[in-house]
Amino acid sequence: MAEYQNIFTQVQVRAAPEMGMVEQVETGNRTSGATFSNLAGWFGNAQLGPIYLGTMGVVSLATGAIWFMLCGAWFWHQAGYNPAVFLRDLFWFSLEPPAAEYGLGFAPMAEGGLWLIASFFLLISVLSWWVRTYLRAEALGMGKHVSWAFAGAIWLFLVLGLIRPVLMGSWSEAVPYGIFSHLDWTNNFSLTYGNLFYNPFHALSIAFLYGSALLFAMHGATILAVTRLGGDRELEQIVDRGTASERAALFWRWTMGFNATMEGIHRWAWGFAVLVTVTGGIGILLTGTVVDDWYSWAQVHGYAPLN
Ligand code: 07D
Ligand code: 07D
Repeated sequence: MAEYQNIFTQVQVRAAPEMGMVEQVETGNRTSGATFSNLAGWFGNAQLGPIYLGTMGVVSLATGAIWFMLCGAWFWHQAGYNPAVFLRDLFWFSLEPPAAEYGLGFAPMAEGGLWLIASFFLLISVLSWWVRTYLRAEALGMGKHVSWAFAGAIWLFLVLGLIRPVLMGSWSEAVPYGIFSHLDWTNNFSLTYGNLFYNPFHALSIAFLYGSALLFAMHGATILAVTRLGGDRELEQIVDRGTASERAALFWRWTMGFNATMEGIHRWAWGFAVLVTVTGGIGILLTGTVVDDWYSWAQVHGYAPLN
């Protein structure tokens, strides 16, 4: 008997593709075929498809593609329509929002107008993908945990590109579309508002970000460490003594005095991950609207030196 099958020795089943539930779910929007991939099987399920497209999927992919192509077309223009320059400078091109003088109004196409149009499509794309996560979960009779977690990320996305610029009265506050330009924006944001490290919500966001990585490492490692005992597969693990599950729990109670439960660990993971962007969005929303200089704010609140 093979004691342990890792990703490369795993037996990859090949039979007629499993087409998924058909009871009480609409099947018309699902593609009809499925294929198998050995490579995919090393990392997850070997079967690819069928995929559900549906109205929201089509809307999201189409508007997402329009946003992407508008950025690409602008970069192509910035490259002077020279393919070599396009490739060389790809990470340095940028589609910028309108300048401050346009406020929340429209701007000429080459001065932010295109950014506004592209942003509209990106907004539709991200929101319709959210609806898709909600509706697919509903169709499968699932909880909406994925949708609400994704909503946490969308909250930060909306604060960065829509809510805060509107509160500040100018699209120029929003993030440009470019690889390095969005990093420059991030750096500049911190410099403009007196060092974001003194924003307590940035600190919270970082703590949850690092916490998420730590929890993910602990959870992933724990489960991998008991797969040799079938811990990733067995149902009775949850109730029997001496099982892989119990050992996994005992490991943590022995090493640090506390163990999460098989259910609770996923609540820890969900909560930490969601709080990264929820606290982050609060921090960005307060910046420039309520607090103009985080360093001075920290001085007033007694955690930065008074010089
Ligand atoms: C691994 C899932 C796959 C997703 C990927 C991203 C695009 C953009 C660009 C058409 C973990 C696909 C990228 C579709 C194409 C154009 C112009 C998710 C995984 C692989 N950032 N950021 C990156 C975005 C912000 C910051 C990389 C998006 C804020 C820093 C990628 C947004 C601030 C660093 C990227 C966004 C900020 C990055 C890798 C939106 C503060 C890096 C992302 C919509 C939060 C890192 C060169 C990744 C890097 C990086 C995308 C917003 C800071 C291009 C889509 C404004 C400091 N960001 N970012 O793996 O290498 O995510 O940059 O809000 O160091 Mg960013
Ligand atoms: C951006 C959520 C929106 C994304 C969505 C995805 C597509 C693509 C395509 C799949 C990432 C849409 C996807 C359209 C689909 C395909 C192909 C999540 C996003 C909906 N910081 N910082 C954070 C650290 C500094 C600054 C958060 C560390 C400096 C600004 C995080 C350090 C300055 C902002 C964090 C550090 C600065 C942040 C981001 C260290 C720069 C933000 C969390 C060690 C000089 C953002 C409150 C996240 C925020 C943010 C970490 C330093 C600026 C915890 C570790 C001091 C302006 N920073 N930072 O999940 O929320 O982002 O701040 O120095 O806006 Mg910071």
